[in-house]
Amino acid sequence: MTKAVPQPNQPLVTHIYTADPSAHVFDGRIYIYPSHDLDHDGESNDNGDQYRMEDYHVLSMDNLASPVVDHGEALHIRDVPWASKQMWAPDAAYKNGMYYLFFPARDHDGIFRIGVATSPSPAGPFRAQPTYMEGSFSIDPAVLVDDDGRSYMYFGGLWGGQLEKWQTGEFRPDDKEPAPGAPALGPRATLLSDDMLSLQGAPKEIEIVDEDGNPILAGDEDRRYFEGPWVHKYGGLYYLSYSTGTTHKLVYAVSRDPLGPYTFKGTILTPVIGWTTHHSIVQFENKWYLFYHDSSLSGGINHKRCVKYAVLHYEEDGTIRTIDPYPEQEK
Ligand code: FUB
Repeated sequence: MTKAVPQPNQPLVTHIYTADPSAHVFDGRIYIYPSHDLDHDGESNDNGDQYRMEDYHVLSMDNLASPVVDHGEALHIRDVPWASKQMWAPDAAYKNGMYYLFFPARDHDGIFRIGVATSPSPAGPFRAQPTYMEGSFSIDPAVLVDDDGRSYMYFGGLWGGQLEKWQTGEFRPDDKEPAPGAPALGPRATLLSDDMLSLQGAPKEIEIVDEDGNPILAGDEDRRYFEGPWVHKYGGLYYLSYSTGTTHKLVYAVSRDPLGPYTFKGTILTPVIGWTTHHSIVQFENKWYLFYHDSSLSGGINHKRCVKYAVLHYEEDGTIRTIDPYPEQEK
């Protein structure tokens, strides 16, 4: 168990590499569900083979001024019968006395699927369901438990995350992203069953449009969806935030409906050290926080990342103030 007091814009832990932090407040404490990056010197490529993660650790803090606790291994791939490799960005949810860990991994055919594991404790250990969630595909699940009790799962990522290979509704390994002038692919979303263990119906593509209602195009790499969706509510609106991948930003769009369409608004976080950027947004004791990662702990190695947090500010009109991840450093 490692303990350190977290500082804004600094690694939450340094004894392991961590990424893709999904933060939640459970029982009045902050729990963070990150990926656990492996320390290896193998090959890197656009397919993401360097992200070889095999297990999850849960981190927690009483508050932002208290030490971070690493609760140890919460789930290992050896205990997930349907998964073969690459346990990527997870998320967690609570419902009816049970905690749920949603996670992507490649199945035994090399296709990314999403599975779920359960625990009576937010810190785990989690026990995986024997099969992946039927109808699931791609990566980066994010679950919103709405105020009316309905739960939605958002997911999807391009390139290594295989989202472009599902455009027809079935897996076609040679399918590519849409042409630059065509509408970009959106994340997928669907309701979860009451027991949180299965998808209710076929996932729907979430539309992201500009202020005039026109779809964001695939060639608009500063705004188009790439991976890492997160949905939270503020001022009666749903905020969908995500990574733009190739332009390395975290951006957001808003809607009155959890399933969209979402109208693009702006940038939450400018590029960090390292190729990927991935986040979550959570409210704790009347303040809002962005949890994110970069590769600063390893001196910029893409697959050796560290999770961090920053305070997030809303302007009077509900827009989010853009965060600079390196506020004290000279550019
Ligand atoms: O951590 C592996 C992958 O990198 C995640 O699933 C993506 O969101 C990106 O952060």
